[in-house]
Amino acid sequence: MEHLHLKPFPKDFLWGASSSAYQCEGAWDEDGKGPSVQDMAPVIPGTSDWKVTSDHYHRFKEDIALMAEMGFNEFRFSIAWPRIIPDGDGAVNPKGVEHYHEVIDECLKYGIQPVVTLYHFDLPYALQEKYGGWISRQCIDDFVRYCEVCFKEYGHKVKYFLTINEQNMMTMFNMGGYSSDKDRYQANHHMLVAMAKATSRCHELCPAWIAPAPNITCVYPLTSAPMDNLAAMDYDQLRNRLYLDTIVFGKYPEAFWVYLEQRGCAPEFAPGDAEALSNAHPDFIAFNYYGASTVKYVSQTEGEKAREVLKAPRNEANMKEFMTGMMTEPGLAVGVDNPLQDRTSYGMGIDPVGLRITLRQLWERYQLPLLITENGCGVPDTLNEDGTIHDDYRIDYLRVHIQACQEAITDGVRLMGYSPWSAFDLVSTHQGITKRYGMIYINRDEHDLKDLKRIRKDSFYWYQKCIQSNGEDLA
Ligand code: IFM
Repeated sequence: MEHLHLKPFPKDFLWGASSSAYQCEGAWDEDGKGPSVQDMAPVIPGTSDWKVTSDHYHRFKEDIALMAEMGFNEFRFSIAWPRIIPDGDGAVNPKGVEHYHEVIDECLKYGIQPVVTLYHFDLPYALQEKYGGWISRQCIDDFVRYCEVCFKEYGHKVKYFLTINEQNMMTMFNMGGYSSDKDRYQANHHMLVAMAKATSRCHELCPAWIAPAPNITCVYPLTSAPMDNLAAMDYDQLRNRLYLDTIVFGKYPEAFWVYLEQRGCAPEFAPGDAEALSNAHPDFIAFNYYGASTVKYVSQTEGEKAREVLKAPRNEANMKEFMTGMMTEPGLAVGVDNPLQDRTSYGMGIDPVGLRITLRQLWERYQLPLLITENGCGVPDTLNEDGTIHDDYRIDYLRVHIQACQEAITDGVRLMGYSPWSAFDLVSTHQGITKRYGMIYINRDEHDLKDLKRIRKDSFYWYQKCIQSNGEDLA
């Protein structure tokens, strides 16, 4: 629908940006921190490792001062579990605890609300070694214990916690490396229960609000064929509702549960799991959005054939087929390219209308306030000789997505804030630091750390103007 007038952004709208510990902190083994699964994973050839990244651990004061200069009233970052409890289930590391007190206090000094993710892909490696990570039910209790430490330490100064970042991506892309779908969905179930229990403990221990933080998007059918429409609806259950219905309504989406049962991969519920899911009540929904998904129907037989490739290791020659295999759910849907969607040079979709649709769907379905915790344009930037970085592509990207937020607010959506990825450049999960998202440039390459100087990009000044005008000046 076209609105004739747009509502202004609310006066208390949260304007900021996001990061995650292992992608920006560096100091991977300093001050008692234990290794995480990210630290121990093989480095993708040609890209940086996680040892220094943006060196934010040592330079957080400078970084937060720059965010304050941009006008932020919000900063989303994550706490590294292995910094707080180095081996995941043993003694608490006082230096790790102190570090995040300092980061939080530094934010509050400038009136910046910390939005704290408790888990962003960096499981303590010791737990992976000890019992295989999330496939063990023990991981639920260990996660909840770690969260309790955070709620008790920080819950009286942090207003917003997020439980698990992009659990749906971890499950869909099998980041835990499980050898069967049964195990993949069992590990996913443990994370859902852990998230639910942490949500309830947060409410018992502190006044903060707490939310899940999956990567959510609306799903388009590739054609108007009825089976493609059904595929889009089913894929929405697999990609989105499995992670949000469970935490908000306390139950798995029904059709998807039947899909899992018929394929022998429905997870086992232990006594107390159902109660944990239905007792948890998140206060809002945080979500990451990078572009809509498009799908078409695929039969069981065709889908199984497409997944055969996943039995071989991924390599340059099978990359395209491999990705299609990953995007295939036999008898349900396969993810496909949308010929009508714009893309960045790294192939990520640019779809602000999809953001508006996603916001509408989430609000209409769950009636909880929404916070966008990621959205952004990851591309290489050029540092010119005069020290400037003209990232007009990033400005264009942010502009259209902020406009989509305003459209959605006018539609009636209760949107709390916009926190794109990322405040400053950090090492991307798969494509190193060359794929830059920040509004602040970090002067380093994949392997040459240079001086790690912080340099304001054009998008820094643009976002500063946007925030100063509370989203009115997007020129
Ligand atoms: O870098 C990641 C982040 O860790 C999770 N969301 C997507 C980002 C960009 O790829």
